[in-house]
Amino acid sequence: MNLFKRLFLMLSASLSLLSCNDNDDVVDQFGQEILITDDVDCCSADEARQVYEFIRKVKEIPSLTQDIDNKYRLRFFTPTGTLHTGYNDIYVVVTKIISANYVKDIEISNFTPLMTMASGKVHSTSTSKTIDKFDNGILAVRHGWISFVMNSSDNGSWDLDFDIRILKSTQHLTLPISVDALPEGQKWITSFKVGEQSYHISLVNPAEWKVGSNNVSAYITSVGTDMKKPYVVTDKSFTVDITPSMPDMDYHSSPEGEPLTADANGIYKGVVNFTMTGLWRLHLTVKDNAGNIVAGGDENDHGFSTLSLEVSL
Ligand SMILES: [Cu+2]
Repeated sequence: MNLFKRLFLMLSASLSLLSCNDNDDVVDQFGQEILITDDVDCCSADEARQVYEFIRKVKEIPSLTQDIDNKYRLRFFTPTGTLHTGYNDIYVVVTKIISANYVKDIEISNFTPLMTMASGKVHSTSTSKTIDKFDNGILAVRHGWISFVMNSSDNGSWDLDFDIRILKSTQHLTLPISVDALPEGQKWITSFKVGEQSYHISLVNPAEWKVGSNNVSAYITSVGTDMKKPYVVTDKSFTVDITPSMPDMDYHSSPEGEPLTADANGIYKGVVNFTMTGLWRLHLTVKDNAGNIVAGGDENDHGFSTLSLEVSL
């Protein structure tokens, strides 16, 4: 019995939440035994359990898993294990291959999704400024988000470009990714212009919405002069009125919404109310701080703004 094994057995009681096989070994969700050692770079038993409990609720994107220096394994997770147009939460962990334990001292920087169009044009998309620690206090998990403007197709392909530091060693990686189209009736990102400046508005949580009153979270990002740089959250503040309509039901609307306004963290919050299931178009009117309409707010044949998003319940 080697030292790792002995330490592991001593600590296995505190890892009782992890699933055990016949040999009482602690196995992670990838089928590998997690060894808890006195390695200061890795998690303690308690920390490892927190990470394990967190990432078992999300799904890995298998094509993005990378071994680094034959020593570390980089893993990406999203709620569905895939990427799609519109907003995606992204979680990153690094494990030490020899122990399957999670490494705490990692840093991801210059995180840039890039699309190379068939025409040769290269552009980025809306994304969080950083992939970083987040408010749940789990030290070995990093969080960020990407909202894709387009899906992968014959018209163009996506890569994820970033630097990753693991302990003292930094590498630059460019990993191909596949971005799925959302189904018909789901449009969770759109763009608008104020003067010469282009913006994108992305719904964060439409997958959660149900009939009744829903809290809406959204980001508004600005496209920089260099389209190859990430489109980050704008410091301009807007108010966005949302008017729902049902195109399949004589364009009736739904009352009791509240406009989107930015909170202290730059996340837009509002309320949308749906009276029934089906396809809903969300017509947007963007106003500046003085209440002037700066985008949308025109009238289509049914009297609604042509700037719109779609959700299907
Ligand atoms: Cu594109």
